[in-house]
Formats: sequence, structure tokens, C-alpha cells
Amino acid sequence: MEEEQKEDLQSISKIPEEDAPDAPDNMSDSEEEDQEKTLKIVILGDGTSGKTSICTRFAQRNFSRKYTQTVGVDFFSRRLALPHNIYVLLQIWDIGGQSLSASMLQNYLYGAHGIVFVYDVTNAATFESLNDWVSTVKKITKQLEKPMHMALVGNKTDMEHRRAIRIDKHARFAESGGMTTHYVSAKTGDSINLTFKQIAADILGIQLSKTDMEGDIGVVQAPVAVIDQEEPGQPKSVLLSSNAKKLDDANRSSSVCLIQ
Ligand SMILES: Nc1nc2c(ncn2[C@@H]2O[C@H](COP(=O)(O)OP(=O)(O)OP(=O)(O)O)[C@@H](O)[C@H]2O)c(=O)[nH]1
Ligand SMILES: [Mg+2]
Repeated sequence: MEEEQKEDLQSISKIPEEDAPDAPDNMSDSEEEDQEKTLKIVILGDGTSGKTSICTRFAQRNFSRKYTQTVGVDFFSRRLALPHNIYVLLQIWDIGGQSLSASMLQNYLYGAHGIVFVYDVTNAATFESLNDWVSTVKKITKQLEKPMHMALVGNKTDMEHRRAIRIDKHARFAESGGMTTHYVSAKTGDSINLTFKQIAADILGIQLSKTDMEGDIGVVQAPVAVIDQEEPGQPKSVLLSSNAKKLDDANRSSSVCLIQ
């Protein structure tokens, strides 16, 4: 790819972040070209499902509770390092949830390598409407020789206790639509990097090893559960919330656990 084009891609991104190191100075242009690929990923799904939050978490490493509706399309990008010294620039198109019936959708999808369908695991309506999103995309892309990679992402897993869509329903939908399946939380960052890495690797036909994937598993901080003092004649109990407060009060440090 020409240097100018690379700069164009950078200029449309919000905050480019570079996970991959710069190419060494002694590397020729053609060697450098071989190393980096650009993939266009389009993020679709209903309003409030968390598309912008996922992109912001991935590209800018932050999260906002405040909802600001995306009108039209917004752009993000980030470089990722994949195995075998392959670096990939993900150019992410975050499409506003109101765009389902918009004629622009066809333009947004043009040249995409992958499509990510996002729903909110606590909001059944955002899952149900993926039927419409998927059939619209399939209609638009049916003439393509090579079908685009498609991924199903259940977002807001930090609110697991309010889950509205069962895991088997999610899995069946993904299977029937030929999509890979993922769960993330834009709020905590859980599985965000891993999901984009897996999607990029799938598109490029690269197999990720367990080690490649483990590097992206998030570390979650949580208060330590404390076993309540045993009262004579009373069963042992575990206090979570009140002891969490006690821990805060005592200004003790939190434990760190690895989610696998
Ligand atoms: N608890 C929780 N809230 C989230 C998460 N992701 C997004 N939100 C919240 O959900 C609301 C909607 O998020 P957005 O990312 O703006 O949703 P969107 O899909 O881009 O919506 P449109 O731009 O209208 O299409 C915001 O208030 C976010 O803070 C998550 O993982 N967990
Ligand atoms: Mg948005």
C-alpha cells in the first residue's frame, strides 16, 4: 500500500493506537507492505446495544456511561499484532442504530472484510432485531463472490444478572447465520481485544494459539468475599456486599483474579 493511502486511513481514525511496533528502519517498503494488512470492519445493531462503547473501549481504552446517539457513521482504528509477524490495521466503521433502513447502509458496507452484529444481552429487543439487520445485510451483499466474515457479539456481560437472551439462543442464531460468536463488556473491557483479534485472525485465515488468546484475557478486580464469623448454632455464611463495604472502610487492597 502506498504511504499516502496509509496516512489517509490514519487521518479518519479518532485516536490511532499502536500495539504493533513500528517497522524497523532497515526494512524496505515492500517488506513493510507484506507485514501490514488493513481490514475494514463494520459494526451494526440496534441503538443503545453498545456499538460505540465497544469501539471506544477497543480504540481509545475508555468507557462512558453517557449515551450519545451515533448519527450516520463514526470511524475508529487500531493496529493489532497477530502471530507470524502479521500486523493488521483495523479500520472500524461504527454505524448508528438508526441506519437499518437508510439507503446509506449499502455504502457503509462497501469493501468491508467483516461485519459485527452487536446486541445488548439484557435487552431482548436488540437481539430480536438482529434478524432484520442480518437479512438486510445478506440482501445487500448477496452478489459478493466471497461472503464477508460475520460475527455475533453479545455486549454488557457485566450485567449478567439481567441477561435476557439465553446462551443457547445466541449460539443457535450465530450458527444459523454462519457467524462466529463472542461475548464482551465494553464497560469492563472484558474480551474486547480478544474479539477483535479473533475476527481479524479469522478473516485472514490465521489460527490463534491458546497463548495468543490468553494475552488478551482481562484481569478483573473484585472485593474479597469474607467468611462470616461462625455463631454458635448458626450456619456459616458468606457476606459479599457488607464485607465489601467493610473492606472499603478498612482501605484494604482488592484481590485480582484471572477470568479464564
Ligand atoms: N453496563 C454496561 N453499559 C454499557 C455497555 N456498553 C455500553 N453501555 C451503555 O449503553 C449505552 C449505549 O451505548 P452506545 O455505545 O452509545 O450504544 P450504540 O449502540 O452506539 O447506540 P447508537 O449510537 O444509538 O446506535 C450507553 O449509556 C453506554 O454507557 C456495557 O458493556 N455495560
Ligand atoms: Mg453509537
